[in-house]
Amino acid sequence: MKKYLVLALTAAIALGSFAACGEEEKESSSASSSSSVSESSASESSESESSESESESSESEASTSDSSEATSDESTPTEEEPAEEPEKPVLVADENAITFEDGDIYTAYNIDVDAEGKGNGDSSGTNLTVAEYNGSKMLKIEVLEQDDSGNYKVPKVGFDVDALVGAENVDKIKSFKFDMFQVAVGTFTGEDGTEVLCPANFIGGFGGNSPTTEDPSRWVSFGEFSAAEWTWDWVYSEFTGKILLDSNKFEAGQEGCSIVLMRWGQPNQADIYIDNITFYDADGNSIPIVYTPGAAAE
Ligand SMILES: [Ca+2]
Repeated sequence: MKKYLVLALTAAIALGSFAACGEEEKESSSASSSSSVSESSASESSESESSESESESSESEASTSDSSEATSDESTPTEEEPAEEPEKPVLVADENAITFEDGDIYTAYNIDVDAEGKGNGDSSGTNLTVAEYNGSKMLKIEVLEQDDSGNYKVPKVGFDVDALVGAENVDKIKSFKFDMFQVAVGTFTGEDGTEVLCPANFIGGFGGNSPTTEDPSRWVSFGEFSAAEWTWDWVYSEFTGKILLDSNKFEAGQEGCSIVLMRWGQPNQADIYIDNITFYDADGNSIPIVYTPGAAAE
């Protein structure tokens, strides 16, 4: 699993470094980065299914919406300041969504970290807490580590899926959805020395493992998200990831099933807030959460 992950990340980080921050060419660089990420992800997730994986990535990516994208049309991209802060969206939670309102982190954990919680290689340890943002409690992911160049390393946050929905129900999962805010905390210093609060260059993805005996390293690609368009120090995305190939579905009774959120490295500090994680079956019905708050797996 790690081998595939590292390959995908290396490619994506290299591409992500070309993404512009608040400049005119950001749209084109974003588009090229996104499509390139999809291709690299598809080619590495499963060679024998590369054509289908590619369409999977494309479909997942297409379903990622970005609130600041709409507002950016209203302002001239070359303006120094956004005209007005856009309204943050009002989030609606499904009855079976993980809302984090009880303060529990719902099995969230750092992967690819050592015993002290420090990231291996390009991975960063994170501080995982429940915090209020935009009037709602959410899982707050604070990236703690920088590389030698000062760039913030890659957070990799997993969720224990069979603990959330019950091992006997993991095969019902066809898709999942969550709300995400990415919020700039530290400033990014541009090449001209200008310091800006920049939540952008946010390119990441959601994957998962399917620990079958047939192929325990199988990596399920749920798709990538990209938020290089921005007008303020925050950006909102609704992410929907789908398992398009039946062979990639979790199998009933399996334990150790996970979904993993990653965000590629970026130059400034920025927190990730996620909320309303909801799992859906093939008919689009939400799957109940059976996890007991307070029983966090660590
Ligand atoms: Ca909430």
